[in-house]
Amino acid sequence: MLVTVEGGRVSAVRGDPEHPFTRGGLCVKVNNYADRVYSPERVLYPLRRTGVKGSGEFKRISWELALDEIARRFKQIAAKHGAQAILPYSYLGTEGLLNGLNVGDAFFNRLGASISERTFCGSGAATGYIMTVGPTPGTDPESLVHSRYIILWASNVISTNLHLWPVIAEAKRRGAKVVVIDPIRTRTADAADWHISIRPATDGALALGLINVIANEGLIDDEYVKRYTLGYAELKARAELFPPQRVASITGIDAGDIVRLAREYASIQPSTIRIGIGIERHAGGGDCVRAISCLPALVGAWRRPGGGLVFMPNFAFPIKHEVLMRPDFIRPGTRCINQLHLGKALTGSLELNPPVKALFVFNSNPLVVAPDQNRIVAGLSREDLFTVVSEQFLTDTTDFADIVLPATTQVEQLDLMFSWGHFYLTLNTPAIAPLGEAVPNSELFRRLAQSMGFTDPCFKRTDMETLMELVDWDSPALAGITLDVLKRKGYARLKVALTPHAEGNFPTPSGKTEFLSSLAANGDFVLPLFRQGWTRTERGPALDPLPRYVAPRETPQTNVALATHYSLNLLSPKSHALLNSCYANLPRQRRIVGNPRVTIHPEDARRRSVTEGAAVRVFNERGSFEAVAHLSDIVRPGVIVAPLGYWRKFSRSRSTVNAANSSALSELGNAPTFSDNLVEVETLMFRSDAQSNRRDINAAGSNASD
Ligand SMILES: Nc1nc2c(c(=O)[nH]1)N[C@H]1C(S)=C(S)[C@@H](COP(=O)(O)OP(=O)(O)OC[C@H]3O[C@@H](n4cnc5c(=O)[nH]c(N)nc54)[C@H](O)[C@@H]3O)O[C@H]1N2
Ligand SMILES: Nc1nc2c(c(=O)[nH]1)N[C@H]1C(S)=C(S)[C@@H](COP(=O)(O)OP(=O)(O)OC[C@H]3O[C@@H](n4cnc5c(=O)[nH]c(N)nc54)[C@H](O)[C@@H]3O)O[C@H]1N2
Ligand SMILES: [Mo]
Repeated sequence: MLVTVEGGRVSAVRGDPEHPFTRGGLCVKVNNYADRVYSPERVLYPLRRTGVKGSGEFKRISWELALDEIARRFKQIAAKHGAQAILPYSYLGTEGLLNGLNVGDAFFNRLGASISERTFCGSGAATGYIMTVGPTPGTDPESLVHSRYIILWASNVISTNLHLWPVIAEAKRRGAKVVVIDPIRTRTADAADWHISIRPATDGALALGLINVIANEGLIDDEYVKRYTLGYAELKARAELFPPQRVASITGIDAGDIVRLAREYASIQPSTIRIGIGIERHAGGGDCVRAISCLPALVGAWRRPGGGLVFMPNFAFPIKHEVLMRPDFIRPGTRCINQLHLGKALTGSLELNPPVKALFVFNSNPLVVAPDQNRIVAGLSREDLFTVVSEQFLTDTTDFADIVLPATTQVEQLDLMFSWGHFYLTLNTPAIAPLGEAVPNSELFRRLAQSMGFTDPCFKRTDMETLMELVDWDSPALAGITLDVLKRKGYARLKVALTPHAEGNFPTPSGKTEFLSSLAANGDFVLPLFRQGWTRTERGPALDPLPRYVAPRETPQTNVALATHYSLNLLSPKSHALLNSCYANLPRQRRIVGNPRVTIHPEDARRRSVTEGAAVRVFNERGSFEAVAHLSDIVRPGVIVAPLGYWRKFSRSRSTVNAANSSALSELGNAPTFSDNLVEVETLMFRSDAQSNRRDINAAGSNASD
C-alpha cells in the first residue's frame, strides 16, 4: 500500500502498481483506509468506564492513570489469586510481526499469566498438513499460472484472497480448469469452470474417495510414490473403505462426479489444490487436510512448476518467533485456556482454579469473532472481572471494558509483514505520527512492563531493534535482502524454490510425504499447535497413523436426534467487505454489506414459510440471532449462510452468528467447529428494522462491483 501524505495528513492510499503480486490492487476493505485512520470514532485517548458494563460509556483519563490502575489491579489479583487469574486475549488485528500475534507474549509470560491458546485460524488444518508434508511453504502461489488443473477447496478466493485471482484467471486463459468445492456457490464458484457442492464437514470422505479412485484406477505416479512417500500400501487399504458410492452418500456429491474429479485431477498435470480455512471448521477438519495433503504426492503433482499445494506460504519467512514469544519466561505448569472457550472460562463452566479475574484484550474483538457469544456476554458482564481492551475503535468488546487503551493503525506504526498468501517480506514504515495518544502494541507493552517493574532488556528494545533481532537475516531465503533493500523498495521477494518437492525433500521426519505419519505413530506424538503464537510442540496421545474420516458432530445425517429440533447446517464464512469483524462500523463498508442476512435454499424456506426479505430468527440451544432472509439456490438444501463480521450493537437482536456457534474443538489442533452446527430458522412475527433490500454480496454470491 502506498500512502500519500500532505501536510502531515494521509490524503490517499493506493496499491503499488509495481508490486508483482498485488499489481496495484487494494481490496474493498482497505482502499479507503484513510477513512479508518481519521474516523471520528477512533479511540485516541485512554478511557475509563463510567456506565454499567456493556453500556460503552467512558470518560477520558491520562495514560499515567490508566497504567497505574492496570498495574495496581494486576498486582492485587496476582497477590490474592495468583497471576494465572489474569488471561491475555489477542489475535490478528494486525498481522505485523512486531505488533501482531506475539507482541504481548513476553509480557504475559513474565507476569505468569494464563496462556491463551490461539487456535482460531489454521491450527487444525496446519496440524494435518504438517503431519503429512511438514511445515513446507508449498507451491508458490504465483506459479499457479503454470497449473493446468486448480482445485479451490473451501477457499473463496475472490473475496478472501483477491490477489490470487488474477493468477488463477491467467492460468484459466492458458487452458487450466478451475474447480471449486464448497457448499455455497460463492462468487469464486461462479467464476470457476466446475462447482462441486458438498455437504458441510464431509470433505475428509471426499479426499479419501479421491485416493480410492486414483489408487484403484492405476492413476498414481508410481515412481514418485515409491521414492518420495511413506505408507502407500496402508493408505490404499484405508481408502478401500471409501468407494465412490459410499462417499456419494456421505458428501451428497454424485458418484460419477467423484470419479471424474479424481481422474481429471490425477491426469491433468500439473495440478494444484488451494486449501481454504473453511475446510477445518468441523470435528474432523485436521484429518481431512491430512488426506488432502496426500493427493499431490500420489499423482506426482509436485514434480512440475504450478503443481502441489497452496496453503502455508508463511512457512517460508525466516522469523525467530521466540524473540517475541519468550517461552523461557513461562513458569512450568502454567495453564492454557483455549480462546474459543472464553465464554466458559469467564462463567465458571471450566472450573478454573484460580478463576479468571482479569482479561486483557488486544488485536481482537472476541464478542464478535468467538463462538458461544451469550456466555461471553455473561462473562464480560461480571462486576468482579477487570477488563482492559486496547483498540482503535469502540467495538462490542470494548463496551464491556473497565479501561480502553488507544491503538495506532497501520499507517502510524513501524512493522514487518510476512504473508499467508505470497512470498514477499514487506516493511511497513509509518507514514504519519500517531494520532492523539494512540500507541503501537509494541509501545503498549513497553509501558505496561515498566509499570509492572519488569526490567528485562526485551522490554526496553526499540521497534527497530526488535525487528533486527526477529529476522534470521542469514537465512538463504533472505540472500541479498537487507534492511536497506526493504527501506528502498518496501518489499522483497524471498528466495524460494519453484518446485520445492520435485525430488521429495519434505520437512517431515522421513523427508517424504508421510501417508503413514511418523509424528502420529510413535506414541511420542508432537502436536504442532499454534498455541503461544507460532507452532509450539506438545506431547499428546498417539494418533491414528493414517488419515481417517471423522464424521461431523452436528449434521442431519450424523445427529438424527438433534436434527429433529434443528435441521439446518449454519455456515459463517468471511464477508466480502469486512476483515473478520474489522470495518463493520465504517460507513462505506456497512453500506456495501447491508444488514445481517441469512441465505437459505428456497425449498428449506418454503417448508418453514419463510419468504424473501422476511425477518427471521436463527436459533439453537446455544443462542440465536436475527437476520433478513434471502432465498437462493447458491446454498445447498439443508445449509444456510450468515457471514461473520456484523457487530452485536448494530443488530436488533444484539447478537450475531457466533451466538449460535459452538465452542467445541476439532479433534486435531483444537480448531473451531464453525461449520459443524445445526440451527433452525423461524419467521419473526413483526417486520424487523433490520429489513433492507441490500444484499451481503458475499452471501448472495453477486458480482456487484464494489
Ligand atoms: N474479504 C475477506 N477476506 C478475508 C477475511 C475476511 O474476513 N474477509 N479474513 C481473512 C482470514 S482471517 C482468513 S483465515 C482467510 C480465510 O479465507 P477462506 O479460506 O476463503 O475462508 P472462509 O471464507 O471462512 O471459507 C471459505 C469457504 O469455505 C466454505 N466452507 C465452509 N465450510 C465448509 C466445508 O465444510 N467444506 C467445504 N468444502 N467448504 C466449506 C465456505 O462456504 C466459504 O466459501 O480470509 C482472509 N481474508
Ligand atoms: N463464525 C465465525 N467466526 C470466526 C471465523 C469464521 O469464519 N466464522 N473466523 C475466525 C478466524 S479465521 C479468525 S482469524 C478470527 C479473527 O479474529 P480477530 O483477529 O479477533 O478479528 P478482527 O475482527 O480482525 O479483530 C481484530 C480487532 O483488532 C483491532 N486492531 C486492529 N489493529 C490493531 C492494532 O494494531 N492494535 C490493537 N490493539 N488493535 C488492533 C481491530 O480494530 C479489531 O477490532 O475470527 C475467527 N472467528
Ligand atoms: Mo483467519
